[in-house]
Amino acid sequence: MANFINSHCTTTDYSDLRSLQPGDRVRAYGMVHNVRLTKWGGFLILRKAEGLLQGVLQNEQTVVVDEKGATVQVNNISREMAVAIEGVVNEAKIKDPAVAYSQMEVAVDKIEIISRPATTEVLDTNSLKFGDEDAMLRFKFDNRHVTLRNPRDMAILRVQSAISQGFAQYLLSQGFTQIYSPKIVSEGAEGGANVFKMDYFDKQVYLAQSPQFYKQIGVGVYERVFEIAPAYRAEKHATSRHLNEFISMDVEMGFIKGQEDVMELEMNLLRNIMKYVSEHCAHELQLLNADMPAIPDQIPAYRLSECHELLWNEHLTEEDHRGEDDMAPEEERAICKYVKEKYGSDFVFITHFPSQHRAFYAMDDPEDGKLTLSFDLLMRGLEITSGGQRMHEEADYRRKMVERGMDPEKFHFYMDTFHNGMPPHGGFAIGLERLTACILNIANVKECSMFPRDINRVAP
Ligand code: AMO
Repeated sequence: MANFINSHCTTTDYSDLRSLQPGDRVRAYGMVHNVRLTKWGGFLILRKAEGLLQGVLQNEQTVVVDEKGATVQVNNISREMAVAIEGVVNEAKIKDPAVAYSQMEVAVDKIEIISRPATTEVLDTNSLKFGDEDAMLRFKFDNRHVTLRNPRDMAILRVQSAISQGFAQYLLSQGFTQIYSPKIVSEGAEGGANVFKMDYFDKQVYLAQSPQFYKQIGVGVYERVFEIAPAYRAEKHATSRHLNEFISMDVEMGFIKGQEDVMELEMNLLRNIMKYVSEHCAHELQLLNADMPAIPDQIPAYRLSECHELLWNEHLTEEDHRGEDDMAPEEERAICKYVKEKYGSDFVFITHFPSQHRAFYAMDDPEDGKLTLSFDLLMRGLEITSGGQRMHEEADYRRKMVERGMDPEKFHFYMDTFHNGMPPHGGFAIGLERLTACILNIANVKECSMFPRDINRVAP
C-alpha cells in the first residue's frame, strides 16, 4: 500500500501574520532573535522571514515546553533556538525599525522549543562593532552564513528578491518567455580577458560571462525572452562595484525598429520594478532608510561624445575626457548629479558608444560606422545596464569578426542562427546586485550578494 504524505504544518502556522487583528489567537514558528527576561516575565523577539515579531512573556502565564514535551523554566530559552510561540495578539506601537510587526505584539502563553543550537554563546549579529568599514565587511562576509540573520542584511536580500520578481512579472505581462541558458560554454560572449577557464573532461571551456548568444538565439524562437541567472567575470581587481559572480537580469526582444524601443521597454520595466518593490517591501525600505529613485516620464539621454563635452564645458569634472571611448567613473557620478538637479531623474542613458569599445554583436550606427547603436543606463552614479541593438545579418557578423581577428568558425552555432534567419532585435542586461545597491544607497555591491565572490573569497 502506498504511503501519503501528511504534513504536520497547518496553513495557519505559515499564514501572513500581517492580517492578524487584536484579540486573534496565533501560533507562529521562528528563531529566537533575542530574549530579555525581567522580574515579571520579559520579551521574546521572534525572527521571521519578514522581520521581527515581539512576544511578551508573563511569569504566571507563559508555559515553556522542551523538545521532549517536558515543562521547563523560561530561562531555558536562548538565542537562535527554533521555537513555536502561541498567544493572543495585542495592539502595540514598537519603535525598533527591525520589528516588522510594529503595530502588534503577542502575549505569549506557550513556547515550544523545537531545536536548539550547539551553544548558548551564538554569534550576536545585532551587536557587531568594528573600527572601520573594511574590517566590518570582512567579518560579515567571513561569517555570512550567520551574519545574514541580521535584520538589515535579511532586508537587503528581501528587496533583491522583490526586484527580480518585479522584473519577471512585468516581462511576463509583456509576452516574454523566461529561458535558462547554459553557464558552461565553449566561447566567451563579451570578449576580453575576464573569462574563467574550466576543465571539462578533456576540453577547456569557460564560465559564461553573459547569456548574450543564447538570449539572441531565443529571440529567433520566442520573439521576446528574459533570463535571471548568474554570470561570471574574472575581474582581477577588488572594487566596491565588481563581483566575480553576479546575477544578470537579461532581456532580448525581436522586431524592434531601433534601440529606442529597447530603452523604452527598460524605462517601463524599471517603473514597474520600483512599484513592485514599494508595494511588497514597505518594512524593508523603512528599515534600510531607502528613498525610492525618481523615474521621470522620459529618462534623459546623451550621446557619449555629447556627455563628455557637456561635463567638460560645464566644469563638472576634474579631467578632460573628451574623445575617450567610455565614461570615466568621475563622469558617471557627475552626469548623474547633473540630471538629478536639472531633470529630477535618478537615471540617465548614455548612447552611441564607439564600435571599438563595444562587443562585436553591437549594431553599427548607419550614420557613422565608428559608433554603435548601444547604450548604458546609469543610476545614482553607477552603470546598472548595458544594451543596444544587435546585428541580425550573418554577413555583418562575418565582416565584423574578421575585422577584429576573430574566427567565425569558433562561433559556429551562433553564426548559423543568423544564417537561418533572425528578426531585427536588441536587448539589455541589468546587474541585480548593482540595481539593489543603487535603490538602497548601499556603497558596496557585495552587500547585495547572498554569498559574494571576489578575488579573495570563494567561501562561505
Ligand atoms: P555588461 O558587460 O555591461 O553587458 O553587463 C551588464 C550589466 O551587468 C552588471 N555587471 C556586473 N555587476 C557586478 N559585477 C560585475 N563584475 C559586473 N559586470 C557586469 C552591470 C552591467 O551594466 N551582454 C551585455 C548586455 C547586453 O547588451 O544585453 C553585457 O553583459 O550592471
